[in-house]
Amino acid sequence: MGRRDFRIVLIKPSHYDADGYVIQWMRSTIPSNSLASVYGLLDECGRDCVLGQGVEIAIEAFDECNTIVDISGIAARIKADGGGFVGLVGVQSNQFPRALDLTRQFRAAGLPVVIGGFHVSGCISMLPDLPADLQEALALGASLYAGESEGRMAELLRDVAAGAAKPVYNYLGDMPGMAAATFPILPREIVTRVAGHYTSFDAGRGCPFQCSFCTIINVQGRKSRYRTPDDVEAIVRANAGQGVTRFFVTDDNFARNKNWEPILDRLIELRERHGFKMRLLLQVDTLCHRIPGFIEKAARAGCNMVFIGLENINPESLMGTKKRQNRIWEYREMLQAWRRAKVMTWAGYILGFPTDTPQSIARDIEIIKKELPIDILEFFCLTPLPGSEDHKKLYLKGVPMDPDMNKYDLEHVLTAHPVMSKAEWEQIYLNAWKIYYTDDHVETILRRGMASGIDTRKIVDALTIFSGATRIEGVHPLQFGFVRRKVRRQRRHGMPIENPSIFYPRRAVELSAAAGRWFLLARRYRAIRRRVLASRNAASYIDEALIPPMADGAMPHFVQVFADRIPKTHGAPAQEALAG
Ligand code: B12
Ligand code: SF4
Repeated sequence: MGRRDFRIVLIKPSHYDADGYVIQWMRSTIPSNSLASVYGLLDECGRDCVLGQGVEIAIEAFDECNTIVDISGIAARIKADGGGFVGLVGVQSNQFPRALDLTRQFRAAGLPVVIGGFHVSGCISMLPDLPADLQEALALGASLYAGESEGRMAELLRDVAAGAAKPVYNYLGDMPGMAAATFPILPREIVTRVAGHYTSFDAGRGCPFQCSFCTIINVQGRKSRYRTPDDVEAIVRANAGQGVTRFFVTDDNFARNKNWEPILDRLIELRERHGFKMRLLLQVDTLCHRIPGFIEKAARAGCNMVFIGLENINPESLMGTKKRQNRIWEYREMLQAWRRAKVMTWAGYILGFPTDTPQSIARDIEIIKKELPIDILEFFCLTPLPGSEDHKKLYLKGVPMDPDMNKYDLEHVLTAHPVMSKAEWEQIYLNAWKIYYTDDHVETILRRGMASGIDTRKIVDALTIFSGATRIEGVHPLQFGFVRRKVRRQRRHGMPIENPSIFYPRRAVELSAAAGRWFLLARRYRAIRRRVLASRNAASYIDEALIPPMADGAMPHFVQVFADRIPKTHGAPAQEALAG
């Protein structure tokens, strides 16, 4: 008997813009680790011949953020092989409506569909019943996959191949160990669709903290599960072997990965002894500078940019969301520690905490600009994400939340606020980008970068994207890519397909207007950089944000502003220090 193929097509769905078109680009900017994880697991199933010696497992993988999905072509290929399925991978809440639309079309073509990712896992982990959208997926005949699939993918494949896929696979109660887990990998031709050829891996999962807006702890748990240095080395070598050396390490909090040190030591060895030129983007918490050697080793291992969950500078807001580990009086010291290691800092900032007003938000952003040496700041609306404690509480109390999951992208206002109207909250979200990314502040950031020896070319590129994404493309920088694509026929279910004579001329105008605005922005920021580089004494630039913490223990001005809201917990500054 000859061999036959079992074709699995993995799609990481994107989501829709306000006009119902899929948000996608010629090149995306951030790789999908969910796609790499599931690809790696299926690739292993193929090598292990889990469907028998006579069946070749063929895998295709698409990230919809950078690739247009050819639905009828995929259906034809799976049918021609006589078996297979479509896997919708890493589907977040905001991507679930798109995932449902894809499911509808693939199911109409008679193909099995399996949907996994944080929306399915978060809802099943936290809610007493299945929300309407998950029920709709089941009604369409899709299978829902909750929990992690390491070590259990073969079972699913055998079920699908036998035509006996279960409606729900639920492994939430059984989180796999990571010590010998199969690792994420994507073929080079998929990685190169991401600008800068970044790929990703998770060196661990789980976070010990308890932030109430976080979904991660309720899906991946609070216990640190981590990969071995050998496996991390194998990931680096496998990617380097195909010319890929830039990594987004997707651990939500790499500083709390209990194996961080042996992992960094191995990466340092690869760089310093074996000449691997890798670059790392890490995500950490605001206390990481307290871990001896962490920042220094991260930098030596190739970390040149770090994402920090700053979230807010008002201690009352931080306490309200159980983000107790964020101690604002340590922020400046922590940011300066990264600067000393010449690592660019990128911080997330949430708008819409209960006591926030448009005025207080604007004031706080100005304080940050003046007193904290952050390079990139990005804004989010406080969002009850399915899977979080916040969402569960509102859901159980029946508090109104916007029912359209497509809007759960942290850019929309979805619930009522005690002080701000919906319009005020929406407006201050848009204004926040303008308040932070002024030309004057861009110049300050570049001056600070020069003084700290951070690569100003990298800073200026990041500043251009973060300053322009929302204002020019109308999307959050985390969803941004280069050259927006819209497919006339791939519009949100229920919205009309536009007439070509209206659609295409409008697209031409949109594209050229966006290109013009990007050109002007990039030119302006590059001119600022040239001015900074040419200025005398650039290397000795100093301002309040760069002044080291005061030796006498007195607190920075902004900490004194919030003195009455700092909880009197262990480690909090003494009242005399707060008094200045
Ligand atoms: C890396 C990352 C990104 C990357 C890449 C996306 C990706 N998924 O790879 C980028 C930067 C693009 C991104 C963006 C956003 N993200 Co994000 N992201 C993450 C992060 C940190 C890691 C994802 C990951 O790799 N996880 C590890 C993989 C292995 O887990 P997994 O996706 O659950 O997959 C496993 C199982 O679910 C299952 N599985 C998954 N799919 C499938 C499919 C099949 C067929 C099968 C059988 C099994 C299966 O098997 C996998 C292996 O075990 C997660 C947090 C986290 N810890 O997961 C947040 C997270 C997924 N992001 C989140 C959000 C909200 C966003 C944003 C909307 C906003 C923001 N602030 O981050 C944007 C917008 C994205 C968009 N385009 O719309 C939320 C989603 C919550 C929710 N309810 O949906 C999370 C959970 C973080 C959080 N804030 O709570 N993100
Ligand atoms: S520190 Fe980050 S990953 Fe950990 S609980 Fe808080 S939001 Fe979640």
